[in-house]
Amino acid sequence: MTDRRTFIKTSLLGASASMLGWGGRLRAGAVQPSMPAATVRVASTWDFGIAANQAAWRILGSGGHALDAVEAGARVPEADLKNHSVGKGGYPDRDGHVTLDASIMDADGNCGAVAAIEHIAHPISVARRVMERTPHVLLVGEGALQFALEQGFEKEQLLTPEAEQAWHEWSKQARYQPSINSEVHDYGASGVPGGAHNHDTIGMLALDAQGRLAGACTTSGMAWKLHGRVGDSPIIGAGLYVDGEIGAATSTGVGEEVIRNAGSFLVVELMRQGRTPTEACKEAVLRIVSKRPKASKTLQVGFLAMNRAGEIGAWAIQHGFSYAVSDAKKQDSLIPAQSVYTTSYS
Ligand code: SD4
Repeated sequence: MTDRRTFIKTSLLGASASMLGWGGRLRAGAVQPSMPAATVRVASTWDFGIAANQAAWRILGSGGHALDAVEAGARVPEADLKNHSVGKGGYPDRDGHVTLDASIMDADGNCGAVAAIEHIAHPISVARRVMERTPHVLLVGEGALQFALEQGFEKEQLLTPEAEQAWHEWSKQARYQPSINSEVHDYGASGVPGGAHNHDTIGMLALDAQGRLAGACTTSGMAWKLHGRVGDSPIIGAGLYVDGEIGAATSTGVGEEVIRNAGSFLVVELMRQGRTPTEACKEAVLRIVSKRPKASKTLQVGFLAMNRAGEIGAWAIQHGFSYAVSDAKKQDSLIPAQSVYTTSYS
């Protein structure tokens, strides 16, 4: 284990003088595992994370703030009408309402979230306003909408004709069964998913040039859920957690399982104990599986984590979870996560 001074020196090799502020914030007495110099980087869940990363990278690559980067990145799938699990165009709940969940958090523990908000296309930006302009962390439902309107957000119809059609189709049988991944991928020989889109929550983690971490998570949640159901994504510690001294984590999949295990907080705490991001995600996944061995055979949970050096890892219960990574060397790379089960369920 390197001592604190050696760690700071190592971490700052090749970095700008502005990073001194970052190293200087390390809490006295905290465990400081040895890490390489920090790398400016952004990572997001699923294949739509690529487009989101591009928007985030425009900010990170020009020296911008990680918090601005994750907000800008999360807004991309929120605005994509073909994406049926995030933002406008998301599939509605059982009663035909599109209700959205989102959260955002910075390295200093500042955070904001909205849950079950309707009629607002960019809940991630409302979450940021909750963080920056209220003394609260989480606003829900009508109150969240009222706050958004007061803040100047536009009231919109979020249920697109395509999503409405899908809801009518579902209503014929009205059978609620969360799917593992919205579409199952054939990763093929390259190990990289092909043209198919899978649709799920976007969780995004970023580290900027000043060593600041931030995270964002936004979703329309489980399609056909009970009206009023809130998933893990807007729950700080479940769908998202950031600790500037350690790292950040986010999740996708069946939110109830993530909430039951305080999933993202668990991943960050495991990194605090010295696990790599990959090891921490794997252990959190195994915790869920060990508590519910039978149910976990047919449900999906995936974690994505980044430590304060910019190292990234992920793990999932089921095959099919992928994450996108962008940094100065690599743009647009999509990486399949390792998983407990290697077969895909539909
Ligand atoms: C939720 N975790 O609402 C989100 C949705 C998701 O696969 O990721 N679905 O539970």
